[in-house]
Amino acid sequence: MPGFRLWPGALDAQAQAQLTADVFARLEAAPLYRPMTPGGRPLSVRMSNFGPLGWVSDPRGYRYQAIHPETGQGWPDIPAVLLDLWAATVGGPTPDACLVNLYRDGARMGLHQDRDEADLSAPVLSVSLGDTAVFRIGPAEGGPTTTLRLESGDLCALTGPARLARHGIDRVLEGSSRLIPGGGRLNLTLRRAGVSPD
Ligand code: MD3
Ligand code: FE
Repeated sequence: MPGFRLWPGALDAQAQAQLTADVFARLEAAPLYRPMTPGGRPLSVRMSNFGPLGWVSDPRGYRYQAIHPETGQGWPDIPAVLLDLWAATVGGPTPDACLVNLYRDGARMGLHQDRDEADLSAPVLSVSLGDTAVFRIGPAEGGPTTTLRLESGDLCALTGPARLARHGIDRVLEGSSRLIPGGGRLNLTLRRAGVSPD
């Protein structure tokens, strides 16, 4: 798929452990929660956000907002190591949103497109930590999809033609990693959600 770039093992074991500890420390101020779909059902994935803007879903729809829906507080800052990874890979305007997804207890994410961002030409960068995921991706227009495994420490970027690809997480291979306290998989996605400067 053009525009899809994967860096397997971009983070070594120590970098993964450090980032995981940093993420859980920041989540103290912005607890993981289960967003409601616009249809009124809770997502199976637990979420939070870092940065000026966070992705939320509720019966009013999907959007980015500056405030945690349950605490009413602003989101914690994006860890510097993630901003460095962005600069070293996709570059361009600095990300203003980092969605934190925790997959545990059979959580999955159905096929979807990411189109809630102001500039749909801005790239997305994803970091996987913990249990291995079976990731599915296919063309924006629909048609055949392919699956690949995203393992702990893998980095992937979605740019250009891949930016509007349909994608999802079919399943997570429970117990494939011991990185995450309590088990499961963490995915961190960096995005430019608001209007880019310049
Ligand atoms: C392909 N997250 O948060 S990350 C999401 O593993 C999301 O939690 C998945 O899809 C996860 O929206 C997949 C890899 C990813 C992220 C964004 C994309 C793939 C993408 C945007 C466009 C195309
Ligand atoms: Fe997505």
